Amino acid sequence: MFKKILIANRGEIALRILRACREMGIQVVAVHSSADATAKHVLLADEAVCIGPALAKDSYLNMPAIISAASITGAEAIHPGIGFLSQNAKFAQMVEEHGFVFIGPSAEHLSLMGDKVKAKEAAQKFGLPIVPGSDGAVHDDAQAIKIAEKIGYPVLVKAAAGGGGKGMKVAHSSKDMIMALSLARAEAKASFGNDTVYLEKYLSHPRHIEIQVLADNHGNVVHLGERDCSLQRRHQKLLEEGPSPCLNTDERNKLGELVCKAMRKMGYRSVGTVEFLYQDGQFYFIEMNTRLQVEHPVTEMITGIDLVREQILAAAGEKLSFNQQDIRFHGHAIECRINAEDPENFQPSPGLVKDFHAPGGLGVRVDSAIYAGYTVPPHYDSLVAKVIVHGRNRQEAIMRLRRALEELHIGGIKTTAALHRRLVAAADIVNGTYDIRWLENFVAETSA
Ligand code: MV4
Repeated sequence: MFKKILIANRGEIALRILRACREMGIQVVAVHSSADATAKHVLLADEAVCIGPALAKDSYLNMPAIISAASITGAEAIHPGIGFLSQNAKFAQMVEEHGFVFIGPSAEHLSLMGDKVKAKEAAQKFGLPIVPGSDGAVHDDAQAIKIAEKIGYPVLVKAAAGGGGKGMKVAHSSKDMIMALSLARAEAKASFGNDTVYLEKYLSHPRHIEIQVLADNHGNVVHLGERDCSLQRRHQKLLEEGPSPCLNTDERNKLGELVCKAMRKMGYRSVGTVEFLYQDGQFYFIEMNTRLQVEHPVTEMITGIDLVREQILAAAGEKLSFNQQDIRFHGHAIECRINAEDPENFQPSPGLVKDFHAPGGLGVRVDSAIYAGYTVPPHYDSLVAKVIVHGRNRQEAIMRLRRALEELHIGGIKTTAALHRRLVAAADIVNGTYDIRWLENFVAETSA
């Protein structure tokens, strides 16, 4: 096992990884920007190295600085966390070339899944259901219109380098197509420097269901059930839950098995999430996330499995210590992402945290790196706390979540906690009858 790991990240996820390392007896090196010298993961780490100024491109995205920090401190492995360099194939390759272990999948799988056209082709090849669409990229407008007519409108134009919904445009007719293609291409070019696009049948009211997988370096793969992440605003998730209120055991097992088979054929290793849209009883693969995810605690709460620990064990070459039959799903878990934002208009609200009182008690987990006296810097993502609850069933989890959100107090900055309190009182949330469109309507109707 590794003796020392460098965590190339910040905030609550750096702390989450540090906690797993501590329990495994592994020393932790924190790296940080000059804006994060007093961050909790830095204060708690065994060693800390400042890798650059506040702007992420000069620090958390600064590959040579991170590699140098690993060399100087004698770390054996680098955990990239979430965001930043976590899905960067070039970084994974550089880490390995310098003799460190990248705690994640291979550089090949990072780049395969980073290209949405290639990812979709791979998914289909490995037996996953995909959304009907163009076979790969579309190159000219005439060809696109021909394919769109075959698929049937409405059609969605998507960017091959996409993510976060950028470069996505709906077309309702061939007249729309010309405009959708040029808008999608322009947006993709500006965001990713790559204007390759492809087409899919547009699903009007799907749910977002993702399957958590865990794989070792020896061909063993298990799935840890699904999370329902349909509650998003502008492609930012606000609340995630597992199991999904819309799936039955049979659907879960079938999809889980299918995903495991695909991962085995692919030779995938480490943790990963395979994302599907679910509409009218059908699943459609859309993307795969080749990293740990923000919402991983939902899965940890219902399975009792520490995903970060398993990810580190797998990276060290250990065999999975359990198989699919050993995994039991218990009860229900829900996560609320609390952001340092104005709950009315979602404007960032960084600044001094005057008070922080985290809820506690049975079935309540709070993953957060803030503390009273801490200043949330303006340079990064606005997530400040994740409130995760577990109950024996969904009803109990919701009651517990309401109680936990009432207890939560973050003073000095604006947070989205108030929005979450309104959310968990809504009938459609209580009933589990929501899809990916639901939240934007809720926000529009209940604010202003
Ligand atoms: C779709 C779709 C409808 N039809 N694909 C959004 C970003 C990317 N991850 C995939 N996305 C979507 N793909 C087809 N064929 C609707 C979305 C989508 C969405 C998906 C999941 C969660 C929230 C969403 C919000 C808007 C659009």
